[in-house]
Amino acid sequence: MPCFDVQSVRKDFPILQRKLRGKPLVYLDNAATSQRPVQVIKALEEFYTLHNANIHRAIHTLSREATELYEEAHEKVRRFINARFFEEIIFTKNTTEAINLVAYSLSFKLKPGDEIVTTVMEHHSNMVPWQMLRDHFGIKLKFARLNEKGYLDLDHLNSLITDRTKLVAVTHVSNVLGIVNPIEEIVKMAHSKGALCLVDGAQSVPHLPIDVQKLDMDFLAFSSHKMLGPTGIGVLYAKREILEKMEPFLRGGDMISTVTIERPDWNKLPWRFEAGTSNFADGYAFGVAIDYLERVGMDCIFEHEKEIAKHTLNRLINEVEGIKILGPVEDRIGVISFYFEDIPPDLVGLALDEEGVAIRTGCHCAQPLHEHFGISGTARASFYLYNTFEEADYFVDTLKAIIKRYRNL
Ligand code: C6P
Repeated sequence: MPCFDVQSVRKDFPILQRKLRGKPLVYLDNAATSQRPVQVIKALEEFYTLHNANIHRAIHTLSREATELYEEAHEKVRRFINARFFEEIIFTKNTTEAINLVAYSLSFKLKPGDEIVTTVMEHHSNMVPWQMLRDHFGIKLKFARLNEKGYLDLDHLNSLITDRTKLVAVTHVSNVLGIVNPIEEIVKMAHSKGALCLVDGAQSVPHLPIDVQKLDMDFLAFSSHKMLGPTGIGVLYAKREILEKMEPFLRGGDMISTVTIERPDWNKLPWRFEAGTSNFADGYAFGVAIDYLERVGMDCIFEHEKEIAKHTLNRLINEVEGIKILGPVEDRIGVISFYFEDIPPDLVGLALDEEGVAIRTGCHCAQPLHEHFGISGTARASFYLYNTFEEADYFVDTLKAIIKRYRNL
């Protein structure tokens, strides 16, 4: 039994009442984006109805209100991940932009021959920016592999980190395998060689409690849209002492204190890294999404998803003939990628959609990981706080019926 009432949570999500072709929507594509509760939807309406004005610019009431609401959202994020300082929370467009911010900023500091270590498990967002540093700045890029069980090979990772390593960039939770990497250990490995550690938290921050001080990572990137908040808002957390030495990524208004035609002087943190008019309305509503998650409780959400994933995996493995699950079957949170030798993933996805079940198919922006397993794509079911065991059962039963029908054709 989850320590919150899933049915009353579901009532807050209008879209979950939708029917598709007369069948109730079963939304299992949460790793791509979550749904939004009515509190977040109303917050956006309220902002535009009552408070809309540009922030950090004018002295009039609306501008001051909007500024206060936007800054309050930063403070909520700080509290949510237990960062030490308000200055450490930068709002970006999404996880991708947060990681690119670090990559572009590092391009000013790194020298040819410096090394970055990442893994084959990464989402393209935590791989392509480092390839940019390799291809244009002469940085050596190394990839840690998986072990035979499908977990990150920590010995291999450790062996790749040398005195020349400047950054270890690793995902906290794989968006394909649903496994949680031992971040505390990885951070210690990086720090023991004097390297910084960047954690891609796109699939962890929405699903489990995070304490950046305890984990001691130097950077953490995540997206609002995967955690009940609006699209177009993400976060880069970075330790203050590191941000103070970093070059700004985007340059223009709001990120400067003074500008002469000779030179600009940077604004204080975190605004130095938020150039131009910020996405303040969505930023405010993101804070409301965080309030919602905190009310339900991240520990409870984590437990609920683990239980649903365990139940679903048990049924898939024992009842669905020929199913292949990607990665280890233990220690998962609510992400399950699977495939069949004889049925293409897209066909499975379309047939499930016919019955009201939304899953994702393809390589989930993790092509090298799929290559590692020797396949081009999978079907993926991913759960969140509002999913029920009944929905998981409906998904498994429907999948069984689909493959039976397909094989009898
Ligand atoms: N993964 C998925 O369906 P953005 O798009 O910037 O909000 O998040 C990028 C990203 C980075 N890291 C991980 C581990 C991710 O899972 C994602 C987004 C989605 O798996 C969309 S491709």
